[in-house]
Amino acid sequence: MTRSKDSSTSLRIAIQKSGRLTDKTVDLLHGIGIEFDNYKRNLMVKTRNFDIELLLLRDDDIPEYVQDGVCDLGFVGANEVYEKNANVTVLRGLNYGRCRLAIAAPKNGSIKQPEDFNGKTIATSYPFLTEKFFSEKGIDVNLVEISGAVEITPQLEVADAISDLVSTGGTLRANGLQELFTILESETKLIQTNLELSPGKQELVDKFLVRIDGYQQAKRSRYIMMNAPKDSIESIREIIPSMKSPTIVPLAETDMVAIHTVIPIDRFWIVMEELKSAGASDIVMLPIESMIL
Ligand code: PRT
Ligand code: ZN
Repeated sequence: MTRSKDSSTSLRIAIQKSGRLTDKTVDLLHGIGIEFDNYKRNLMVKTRNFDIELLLLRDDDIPEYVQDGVCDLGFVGANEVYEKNANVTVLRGLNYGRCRLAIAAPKNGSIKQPEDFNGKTIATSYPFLTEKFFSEKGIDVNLVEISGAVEITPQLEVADAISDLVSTGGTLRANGLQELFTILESETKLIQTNLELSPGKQELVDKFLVRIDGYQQAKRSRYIMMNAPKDSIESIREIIPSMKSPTIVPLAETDMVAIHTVIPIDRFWIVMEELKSAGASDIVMLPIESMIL
């Protein structure tokens, strides 16, 4: 289909108005150089330095707004994208808002295996994904759709078990529930409408993605500087999984050099220890704002 909603040339992006995803999404947008304010008071915000407008919505509504082309892009949890079965393209996983949609039942009850759920009642705000999970296993369950405080329903005898989002598991424990199975691992996704965008908008989306990739790569990396004796350069080069070759600068002290490079954050402590044993000293690590490879 080539229907286009391009009456406006601004790229319209949906973000959660107020909730768990809002601060991190706003940080990300500011982090990639998009300037705006007053997003707490308005439903639509024009950005100052890009042809982008932000629409501030409830997270439940974002997949449909993007699917229908009211917004071109959206930031929303995978749980909402897949629950709404939205016809959109997932462009990126964004590594925040992590949680899982899980099935839980009373800790001291008799429901433990999938088969134990036959004929049981499950309370959930995710009827589509929950129904799909059980029907794929050939298990017949009754669903009660609840929009909040799902964890309390077994105590109220409204349901035998629940299907709900979990992150730390603290809420389940506080309600005497035990997590049994995971239906979906979720994180925030950047989604795009499947309706065709004008070339101008598509170009903006491409630029936006380069910035997001740079921002995410920067978050996963650290700039590292150290001093080392010249004769340990080779062993240090072997330790550093550098992007390209590290920068090596001679120091006034003739047998010493300064080495600068970028390393992945998950290897930082291992690399530090190895560098120290290879003779490096004065090791300094700095966060990186953004990087374009
Ligand atoms: O008003 P609006 O509809 O926009 O917001 P909302 O109230 O529906 O959603 P919100 O802001 O609570 O969550 C937005 C998104 O954050 C969700 O759609 C998920 O993608 C993501 N997310 C990440 C979570 C959690 N972690 C989470 N823990 N959403 C909800 N929870 C709930 C969980 O169900 C439990 O009740 O938080 C409670 C605490 O969890 P535990 O396991 O840490 O105890
Ligand atoms: Zn919601």
